[in-house]
Amino acid sequence: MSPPTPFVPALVIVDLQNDFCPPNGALPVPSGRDVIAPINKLLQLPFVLKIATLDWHPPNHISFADNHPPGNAPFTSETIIPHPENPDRIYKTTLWPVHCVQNTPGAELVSELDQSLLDGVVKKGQDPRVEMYSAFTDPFHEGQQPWDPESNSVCTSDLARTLKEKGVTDVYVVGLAMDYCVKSTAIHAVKYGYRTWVVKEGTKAVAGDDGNRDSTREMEEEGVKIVGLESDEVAW
Ligand code: VGL
Ligand code: ZN
Repeated sequence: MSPPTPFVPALVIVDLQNDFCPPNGALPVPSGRDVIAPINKLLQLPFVLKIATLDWHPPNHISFADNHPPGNAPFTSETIIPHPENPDRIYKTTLWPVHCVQNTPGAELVSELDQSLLDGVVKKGQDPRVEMYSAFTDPFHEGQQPWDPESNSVCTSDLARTLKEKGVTDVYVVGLAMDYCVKSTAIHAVKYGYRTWVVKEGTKAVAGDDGNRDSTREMEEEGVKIVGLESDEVAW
């Protein structure tokens, strides 16, 4: 298949940080390190923009089980996130082990990633009051236009504006974890009008194979295309 025109592709590498990788990460994704080599291969392709995102939490982040009363356990407990201005909008979210705390080694990109090929880094999850899986915006800002400088804050990243400035048409999403931040970022990319692709060798789910399968289905239902590294759509 020949590439669609216009075709201005960007690569978004989600949260490829030490804490999401075995064996020593605080919140390791099974086989998480397997995505690194395919992603380094993708970095060799002529994307107009190559961005890495960082989960970048303050120590008091709401998603850490340790910041909740005893009895709350990572992976199984949930918490309620109230919207600061609208009490009718409440979000339930999973609690996690402490991970990706700002300026700690666990929050650094994995050293094997070919970082010299990146054009930029986007930080997410900096507001302690709310979970932010999507690299575009958190739930408090859902419905706003994240490329609008007026709506920019710690909870809307620069990602949307950066993609717009470069005239990007296609967003290729890879990284960790497939069932959380990759999925949310890819679904938002569709919502903001991008043809959106997830390269399957470049992503893995926290929930292992079940998570890979379920998130593939969910993303496809939302209009994300899942492709393989060797498919025409990637090796254009
Ligand atoms: C993520 C859980 C908590 C992710 C981030 O990057 O997918 N998952 N924080
Ligand atoms: Zn996180």
